[in-house]
Amino acid sequence: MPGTSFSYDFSSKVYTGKTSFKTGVFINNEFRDGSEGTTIDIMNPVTGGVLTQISEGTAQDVDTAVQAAKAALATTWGLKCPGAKRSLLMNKLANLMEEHHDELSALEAVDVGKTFNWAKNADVAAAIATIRYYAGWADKILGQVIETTEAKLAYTRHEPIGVVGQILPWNFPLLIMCWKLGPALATGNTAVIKPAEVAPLSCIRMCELIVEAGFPAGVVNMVTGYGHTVGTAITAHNGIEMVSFTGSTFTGGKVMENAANSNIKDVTLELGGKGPCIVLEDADIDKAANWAAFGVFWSQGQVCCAGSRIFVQESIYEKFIARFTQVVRSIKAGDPFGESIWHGPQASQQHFDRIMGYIQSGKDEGATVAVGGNRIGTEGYFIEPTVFTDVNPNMRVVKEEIFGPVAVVLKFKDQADAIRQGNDTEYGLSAAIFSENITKAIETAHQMQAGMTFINCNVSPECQVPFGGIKKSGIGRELGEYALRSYYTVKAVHVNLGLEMNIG
Ligand code: TXE
Repeated sequence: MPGTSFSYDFSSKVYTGKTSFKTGVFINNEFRDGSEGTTIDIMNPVTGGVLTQISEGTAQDVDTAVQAAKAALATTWGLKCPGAKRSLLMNKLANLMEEHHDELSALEAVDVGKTFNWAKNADVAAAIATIRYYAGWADKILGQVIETTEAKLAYTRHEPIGVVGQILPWNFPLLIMCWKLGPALATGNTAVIKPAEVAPLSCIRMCELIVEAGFPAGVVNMVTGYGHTVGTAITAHNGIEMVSFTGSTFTGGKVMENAANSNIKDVTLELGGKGPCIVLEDADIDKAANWAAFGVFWSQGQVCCAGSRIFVQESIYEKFIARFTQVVRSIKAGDPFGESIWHGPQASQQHFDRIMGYIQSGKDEGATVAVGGNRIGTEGYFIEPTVFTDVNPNMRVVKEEIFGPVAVVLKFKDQADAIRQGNDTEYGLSAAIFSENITKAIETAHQMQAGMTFINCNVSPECQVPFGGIKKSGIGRELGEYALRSYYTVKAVHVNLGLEMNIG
């Protein structure tokens, strides 16, 4: 058993339960210390103090995990386990997550700084739905029978890729773990997962539920640790056939490089974004202002598909800004467990510093601070929801992903101008369009260079609908039927039904 563990009594208004679990490296359904016995401090974003410790995994632990995952693939999982059984186990896991819904939500709140209510109603609810959705797919992974000639039967099998690596970010730890694990398990792969060192607790707790659900040893393994050690070891390991990564565009590049330089493993990358949120003059201003605020400030702005560049048609600019700033000023910040709190702290000191640096750069470059612009209090990582106006496209706050509670608002003349400005970014993850004229809204949506476009809503992924980006926002799709494609390999089988071969 590992030396590290986490016990916490959540004596708060909205949740009063307790939690207690081991926080080691998880291999073969058991927790253990990392091979070097070292630990990583996990910080409390509300206070900036140490919350607990987790075991620090190593490259050696990754190798041990890969061996366990390979063994499971050869004996109890993959082609050895019928889809219907995988489905059953996944549904059991979803049931257990439901039983522990509040506890998992509280872990996201205490570790990431998310408000408990949002963690419960959005993150964890969607994580459960995702596992259930892919449980439904597990016995429907179908190949094809392909017509060639009368003398041949040709068909395809959609076989598991093998051991897959899954590297998680800290902004939606449990949800993104389920986005990756769901399709991987449904298609019969085994996994070596690395949660982010900033916020791994809900993911580690999930490992206990995986054991309780009855998954065979080695099917899911988790090596906690740093990106430059454990992450690198996963991307470079020759026994891992595919890596699914969510994180920064910079690190995504390194993942690709290692994948190419090792065994040419496949990669899916879900990277950054700087989404445009376009408000056309015929939008319902009140609804658009609320959705625009949600799109950039939800989850403290730490959302890859955030609509952080808000474009407003000149004719309604003043009206929109008045309503939008009013909505932003009404956002209640404070302890994530507070009943009516909407806005918690950022996830880490490093990230807090980065965002404050961006806010300073906006001020230095001459943008107007219409709302916010400061840290909140003196303790923890709280930042005011901030709105910049009078910005221009060359400012860092307009060009770069801030990944925090910072919106920039720009004007446009007409639909064509909105499309041009909205697409003027190296990213291509998501866009949002607001208009009561549905034809115009759809026309605009079709011209956005983005993997996803929301019309009259914002940042609302669904587990049945593909999620992912183009340009520097990534490769491949998560969620929906499309995500399954990343997790199976297609084997063609040719069966001779009577063609003779006579040589000599
Ligand atoms: O990301 P990293 P960071 C963006 C966002 C944020 C910025 C930096 O703009 O401000 O990235 O965040 C692991 N090989 N997003 O530094 O480094 C790391 O341990 C393999 C957007 O946290 O990409 C963690 O598990 N793995 C994003 C994961 O990669 C490595 C979510 C993400 O960390 C590694 C997060 C390496 N060399 C940040 N180095 C989104 N798309 O939602 C680190 N990691």
